[in-house]
Amino acid sequence: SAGQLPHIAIIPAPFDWGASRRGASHGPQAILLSGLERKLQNLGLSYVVESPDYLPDVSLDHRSEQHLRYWGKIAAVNEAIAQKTAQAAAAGQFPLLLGGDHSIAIGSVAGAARGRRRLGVLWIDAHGDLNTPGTTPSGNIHGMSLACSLGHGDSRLTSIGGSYPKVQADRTVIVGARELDEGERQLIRSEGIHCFTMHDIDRRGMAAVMDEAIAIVSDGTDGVHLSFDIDSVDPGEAPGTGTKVRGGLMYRETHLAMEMLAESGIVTSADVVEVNPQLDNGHRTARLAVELIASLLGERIL
Ligand code: 6HN
Ligand code: MN
Ligand code: MN
Ligand code: MN
Repeated sequence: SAGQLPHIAIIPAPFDWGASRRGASHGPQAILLSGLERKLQNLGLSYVVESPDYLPDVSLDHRSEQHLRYWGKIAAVNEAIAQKTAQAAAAGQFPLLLGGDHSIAIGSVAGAARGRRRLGVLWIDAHGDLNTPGTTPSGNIHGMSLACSLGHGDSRLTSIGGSYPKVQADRTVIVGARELDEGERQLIRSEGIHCFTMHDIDRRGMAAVMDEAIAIVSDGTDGVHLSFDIDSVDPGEAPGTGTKVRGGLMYRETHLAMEMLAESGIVTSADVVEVNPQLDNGHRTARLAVELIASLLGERIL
């Protein structure tokens, strides 16, 4: 349906002002240098690597507040990310965002939601990213991005890409959570957000959890955005990330989740975020990101 347009639009989002540590801005380059293009070529997929020039220069934007750190830079950058993502999706492409810290999902989800008003969201993360300025322990906006997409928090963020909630709680699923702040727990309960914690994965197994997650995000939706935070993976496999939490997804569990998503065929856009090469062990984490993207896009063992 895309004519001669490449099927996949790789959109780099080299930005890290949403996190407390710098370095995730080098994630896109590390992922590209770790063989992403070769993988896509081997899969027979057509793709384009977009230039990061679509992002505005925000080096002189110092608007910031204690509970909303660097909101000026984040708002400006995410308006551009939303625009770029919406443009690719409207052209029939699969937007694949390479972060960057997780604040870039404010823009990518908004962009994905522009043409899909019943978007499902699958948020694979050690965290909930469900804080607001009223609940945040850090002021870091990468811990607020999912709340934002659901319409919660400061209007300077929730209005990015349009002043309406981009997704609904009953179409939103978190997988892999193991460090939730109290305000996030309350929001999960009050809004009825589906949350499969590490406890659920331990008890039921990844296959059962993903079957249920896939059923929820595809029920009555017109597309699914996967927002994959590499810190969902156990730090032993993925050391190159800024907010590591022990007890994460194992290597095969994570691949299985991606393979099941590929089989389901439901995913219409995705982010891979929080790869920080400055904290990595060689390119271990960036290479893992490449492998996981390949599984998501259909690489099979047999
Ligand atoms: N991430 N819940 C913590 C906070 O500061 O709000 C950590 C957030 C981490 C965000 O990893 O995308
Ligand atoms: Mn996150
Ligand atoms: Mn996280
Ligand atoms: Mn915490």
